[in-house]
Amino acid sequence: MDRDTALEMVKEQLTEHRYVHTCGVMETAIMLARKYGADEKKAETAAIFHDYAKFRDKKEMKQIIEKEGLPKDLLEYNSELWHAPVGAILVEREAGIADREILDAIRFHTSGNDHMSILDKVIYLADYIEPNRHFPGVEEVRETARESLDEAILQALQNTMVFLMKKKQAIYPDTFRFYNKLVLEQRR
Ligand code: DGI
Ligand code: FE
Ligand code: FE
Repeated sequence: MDRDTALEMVKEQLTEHRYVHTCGVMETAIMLARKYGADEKKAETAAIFHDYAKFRDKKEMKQIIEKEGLPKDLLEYNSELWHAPVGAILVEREAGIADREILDAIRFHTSGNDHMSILDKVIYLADYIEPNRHFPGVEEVRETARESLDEAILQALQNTMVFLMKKKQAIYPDTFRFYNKLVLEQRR
């Protein structure tokens, strides 16, 4: 699908703020894909659609998780996690995107997991550091992203997990798996 058609499609699903964020993720993902060796076109498409399901009704998302055989434990955790795997299902169904690598990058963009591809990591990090993000610590992660994809992601994961813990929120096990995988790989 060409860029303009894809952007038009997601624009209808998102608020103006979230659309601007999506454009930032797209630009950043293309840049990171070029730098770290992922397919730039796939990065563009995955970035455009990554938050496609962000504003879907919670009841609809819950039904999709149950019917489509997505991990049931998602329902016990923050509903903010749902739009990623549900997004992958809906992007395939409604936008006709069939590429497994693109759909996986959408599926894993919020939690991560312990078998992230370069494309998955590019979308994960682009979502965190795109220019419209302003949370504490993001500038440091942007700096690190110039040198190391994994190190930048580790910093982003640390920030996110500490943020969730300070709010006394549960952390989804796949987020720990992503973190542990990167830390253990670094020690080798
Ligand atoms: O959709 P975005 O806002 O662009 O970013 P995102 O897909 O990374 O979603 C961020 C939200 O998801 C934020 O409210 C924190 C939450 N979140 C991310 N990882 C976890 C999480 N919530 C829980 N409970 N556990 C996680 O591991
Ligand atoms: Fe998201
Ligand atoms: Fe996002």
